[in-house]
Amino acid sequence: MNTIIPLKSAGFVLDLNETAFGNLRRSDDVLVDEKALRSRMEEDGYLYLPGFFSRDEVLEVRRELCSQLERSGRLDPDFPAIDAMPCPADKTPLFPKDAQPINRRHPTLSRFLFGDQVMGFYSRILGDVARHYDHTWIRAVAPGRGTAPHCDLVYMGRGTHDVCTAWIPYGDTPPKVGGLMILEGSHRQSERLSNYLSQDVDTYCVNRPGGYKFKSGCLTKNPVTLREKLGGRWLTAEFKPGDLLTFGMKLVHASLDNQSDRIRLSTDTRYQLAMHKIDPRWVGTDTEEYAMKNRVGLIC
Ligand SMILES: O=C(O)CCC(=O)C(=O)O
Ligand SMILES: [Fe+2]
Repeated sequence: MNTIIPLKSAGFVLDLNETAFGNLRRSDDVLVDEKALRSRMEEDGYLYLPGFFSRDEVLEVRRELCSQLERSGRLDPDFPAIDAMPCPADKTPLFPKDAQPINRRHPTLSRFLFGDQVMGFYSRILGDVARHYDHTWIRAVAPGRGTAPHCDLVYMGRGTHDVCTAWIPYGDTPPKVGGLMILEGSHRQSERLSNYLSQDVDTYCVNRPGGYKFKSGCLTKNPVTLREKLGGRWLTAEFKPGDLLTFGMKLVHASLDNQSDRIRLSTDTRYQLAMHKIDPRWVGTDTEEYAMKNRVGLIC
């Protein structure tokens, strides 16, 4: 991948040497072939499907997200909302900055994320009827740092571990804008990561002084030394509206820092077999309050 600027993640400059960094493997060529999709998923730990969605449909969701950001005073009023330019500190927002944040359950979003196309796809690759978590993680990431390396299991491991994340960008997301990257082959490193993978971020020790300590769930703050230790390359892509990246709970991933001038918009949502146990934190109408209600005290 040719990049003009040095790429960073969590504030660290990445090694862009071809042994350390590269492109995600595309699987759009086998989209109609479930067997091939499943074996790619097993082999690579992810499926990268450029053009899975229609561009227009994705841009319609972008419009809705941008108009909500605009209404909550987060956008620069001198630019069209669709550009998602963050409101600079020295400009008075047209709306109070603490106004309602993005509605993660907005029907435009739910229709898109949980409609027939997506549910049909996951039913096909999982081999039976799929269901989704009710919680949608919305990322409206202003210029600055992205997400530190982690596996999703530590946030959502109280049901089946056979869960797929769908990461979807709503706009052109080249590396400079801070797209997702995955650590090649890391889904095969579960033994080595067993200590980390057995964590649950919503647990605390009842027998230790200091009470509840917030756990971030990140595996490390440093994606550069992590890669040197675990091997593989950090893989990413020039994401476009319409792309879908899906991966399992034990794949190490992170995002690039946003070195552009606009907000990076994406969602992540989760899908699993309907017949399997589901993590109760992420179903129902009140998932936003899950942390307080579902924290578990442990003797440790
Ligand atoms: O978009 C990001 O920065 C992180 C997304 C993520 O961790 C996920 O999709 O599981
Ligand atoms: Fe994640």
